[in-house]
Amino acid sequence: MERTLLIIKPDAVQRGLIGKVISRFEEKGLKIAGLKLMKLVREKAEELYAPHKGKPFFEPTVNFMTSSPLVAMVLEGRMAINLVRTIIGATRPEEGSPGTIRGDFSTSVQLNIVHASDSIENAERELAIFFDKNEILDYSIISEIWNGNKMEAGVRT
Ligand code: FUP
Repeated sequence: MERTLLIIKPDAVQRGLIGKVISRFEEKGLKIAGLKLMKLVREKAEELYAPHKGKPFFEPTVNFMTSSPLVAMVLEGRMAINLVRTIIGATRPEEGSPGTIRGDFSTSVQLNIVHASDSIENAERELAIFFDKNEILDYSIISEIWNGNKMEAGVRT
């Protein structure tokens, strides 16, 4: 089972979209394995966007992400990394399909509601920036068997 980092960015918190964003993932059947409201410190924002260091949008993005509280979440499920990327939609607003979170709620490439890890390596790296090991909880949800996570895993082994 994969785990991925999802951030509800400061713009979404300010706009009162926390509940709507979380609902998308709950309704899809992903499990919330970690969740916190926090104000990001500069060092952690720089670490998160380290792959973009040197690009013109690096500083503005770090400033934005540290400007006001955000929500960090750990989402768990089969193929969670790619699945969550599909649910959030494209980075650029003109490419964001309706039905995706960014496609439905944002017209901006920077104030774009959410961040999600885009690979197994980045998920591991980014989760460690935001969560201690003991803040990620191992538990079962009753719907797992009905949304396919448990059953399909069972069929494959
Ligand atoms: P994504 O993984 O979809 O969030 O996109 P990127 O990793 O390419 O970009 C990370 C963040 O940098 C975006 F959320 C916003 C910012 N950014 C810009 O401000 N301008 C750009 O042209 C690209 C990214």
